[in-house]
Amino acid sequence: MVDLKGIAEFLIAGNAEKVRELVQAAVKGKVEPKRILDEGLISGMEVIGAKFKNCEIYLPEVLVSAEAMHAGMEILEPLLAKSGIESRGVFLIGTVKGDLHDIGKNLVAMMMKGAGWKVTDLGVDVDAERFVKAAIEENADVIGLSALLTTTMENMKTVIELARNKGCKAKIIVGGAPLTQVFADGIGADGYAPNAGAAVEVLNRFL
Ligand code: B1M
Repeated sequence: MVDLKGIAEFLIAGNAEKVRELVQAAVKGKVEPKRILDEGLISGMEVIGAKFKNCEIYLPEVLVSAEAMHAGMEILEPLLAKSGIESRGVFLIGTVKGDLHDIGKNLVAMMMKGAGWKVTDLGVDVDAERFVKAAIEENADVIGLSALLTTTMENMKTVIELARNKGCKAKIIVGGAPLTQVFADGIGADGYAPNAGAAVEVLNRFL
């Protein structure tokens, strides 16, 4: 049976098994992969993003829902690639040089995938050269920089300056616990998000 609303509901409930089952059923039922993505997975993840932003749910719930999202995406990704559906854009993300914290960064990456962006995750301890080289090679629309340490957040400025000097046109969004909007403005970032849900909103505003 085709039940796109059910996919969203089970995703919100963090039930990966049921999400996988219903996505498979929808594919068998010849529902377009893009519709399953939009009306099932993304619609559910949007609810999670909004609840997380409003502090109605906490990190463990988000991670469980993100797992459920992945379960559905595993089935859809090859079909979407085959049908040539365009993503919203290319989003490159990493934790800046000297910083090994990756939980928040991974969360932002997952939410972005859920929101329909093609995500490349460069990992942790990424220096400015690597960020900018990858952004140019992948023709990234947005670069996301994460930092959790007051000592490493300064490294974001180096990435922004190098990107501008190299003529990289990607917009740059920054985030991480010690950051503020004032800091982001001061280093010349195009956007700042205090959490993963807000990061999706900022990126979608760039479109
Ligand atoms: Co570290 N650590 N840590 N640590 N660690 C902090 C950040 C700290 C605040 C703890 C403390 O002292 N109270 C402190 C920083 C102090 C400071 O700079 N002001 C600290 C320190 C000092 C250190 C070490 C230096 C400790 C040492 O070795 N002496 C060391 C540094 C290592 C290094 O990076 N070079 C270190 C190491 C570690 C562990 C490896 C043990 C581990 C990291 C494991 C991992 O990430 N795989 C760790 C952890 C877990 C933490 C705390 C406890 C939790 C961080 C976390 O994952 N939060 C943290 C204390 C705390 O925050 N309570 C702490 C959950 C996560 C979902 O939130 O990452 O904030 P967060 O992400 C949020 C937002 O910030 C935002 O969205 C996310 C989701 O809503 N966000 C973005 C993040 N990136 C974004 C990017 C965006 C947009 C939004 O756009 C691109």
